[in-house]
Amino acid sequence: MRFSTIIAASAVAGTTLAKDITVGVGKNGLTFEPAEITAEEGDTIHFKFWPKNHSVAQASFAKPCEPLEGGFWSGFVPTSDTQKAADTSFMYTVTNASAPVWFYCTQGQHCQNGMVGVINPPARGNRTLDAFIEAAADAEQNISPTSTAGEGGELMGADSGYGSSSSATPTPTGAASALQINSVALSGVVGMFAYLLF
Ligand SMILES: *[C@@H]1O[C@H](CO)[C@@H](O)[C@H](O)[C@H]1NC(C)=O
Ligand SMILES: *[C@@H]1O[C@H](CO)[C@@H](O)[C@H](O)[C@H]1NC(C)=O
Ligand SMILES: *[C@@H]1O[C@H](CO)[C@@H](O)[C@H](O)[C@H]1NC(C)=O
Ligand SMILES: [Cu+2]
Repeated sequence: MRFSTIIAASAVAGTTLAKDITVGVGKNGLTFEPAEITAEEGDTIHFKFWPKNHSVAQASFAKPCEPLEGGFWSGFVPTSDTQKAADTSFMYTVTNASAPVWFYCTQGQHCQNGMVGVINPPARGNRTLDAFIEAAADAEQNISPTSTAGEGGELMGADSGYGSSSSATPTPTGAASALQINSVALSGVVGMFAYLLF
């Protein structure tokens, strides 16, 4: 029972430590920055869109500019403001850090022009980001998913506190943050208690 208490405390602490990694979409030309991301399970990859009209969709390594069935899809996020990212952003949560997640922008010829990226590429072998970029350059078409925008992730609006510097309205995201803070407090208390038991 003590042991399970510690495990529960660690699990809560682990959740709290998840990182939110920002990826600039089209911030400097036809790029994802960074294009190669290392993330752990539970980390969130937060795509923030810059002018003029980009998207992000999940692909397979074998087919760089085609949607992966069941993969994530942000939809197009047009914006004209060069001073800040669009109010709408897209967040993907890493569920398996051992599985590489390849992605691309479905706009025009952006994928063929190298607007692609990967989360957790294989540590060994030839499935590298460079190889993916090369394969993308040879793709005949750049295909957008037919699934609903936001599929496989979360589209966040201006009120969420993400993608905008000027929002303040409390939202479910705010509630989630409060919950996380409570979790920190809880894990501290539970952790201390478990420690005292030994
Ligand atoms: C953004 O690009 C998509 C796909 O090319 C297009 O359907 C949509 O109309 C564009 N939106 C704007 C505001 O340009
Ligand atoms: C995670 O991904 C790896 C590599 O694709 C796969 O072998 C493994 O089964 C996956 N684990 C889960 C829990 O889906
Ligand atoms: C990548 O490696 C596999 C074997 O692991 C091989 O079959 C394939 O031809 C290689 N591809 C390239 C482009 O080198
Ligand atoms: Cu693009």
